Amino acid sequence: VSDYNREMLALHLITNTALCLHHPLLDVVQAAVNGGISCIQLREKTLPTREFVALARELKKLLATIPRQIPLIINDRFDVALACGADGVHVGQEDIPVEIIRRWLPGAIVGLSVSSVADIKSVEANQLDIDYLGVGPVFSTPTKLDAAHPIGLDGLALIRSITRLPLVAIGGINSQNAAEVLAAGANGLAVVSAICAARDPEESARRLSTVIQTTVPHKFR
Ligand code: TZP
Ligand code: MG
Repeated sequence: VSDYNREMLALHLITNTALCLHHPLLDVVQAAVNGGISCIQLREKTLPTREFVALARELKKLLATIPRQIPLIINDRFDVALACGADGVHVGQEDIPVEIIRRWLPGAIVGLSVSSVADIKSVEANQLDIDYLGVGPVFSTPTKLDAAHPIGLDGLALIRSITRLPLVAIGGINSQNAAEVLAAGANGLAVVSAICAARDPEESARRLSTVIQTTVPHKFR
């Protein structure tokens, strides 16, 4: 497990350039930081590698100007994470194995996506050296077209009952439903459209952050 603390996993902004409807990505990130996000995951499925690296470096530079520490996590692309000195890598079931990430980035945050109890069992997630599980989609979402079937709050609670790993919930989460997602057992929330597509991303981040701060955290069993 990495040197980063759990509070840093509370509110992830997951980027999606195409969904930044009202502002350029870097402005969205700055606004979201001002609004209280704790972590950024750069998730760009179609950017050419060279642009991906350039964007990751720009983000790293922006985050270095912020007084509190906001980790930059790269989705999928371990090579991009190495190239930009990222704080972490988030991978899915089909991506590079976490043991390999750990070997090259021993202190990094490592997150793994799961969308069912079966996923957790099949990868023996409880035995893996990871910092959190990304769990979802909790609700149906147009943002990820190839997403698995939504697990709902019940599915999240079921996953909560079989692992002590921190759970970061994703999929259709916004400030309206955030409290019930936390109540079902999430330790953190990850959002794309709720912040990226917002007219006022700072306000949107602030509302989510307020819900997190005012909700009693789930007790590990
Ligand atoms: N993985 C599961 S759902 C999802 C990802 C990347 C997209 C979440 O996007 P949104 O807009 O917050 O529903
Ligand atoms: Mg992936």
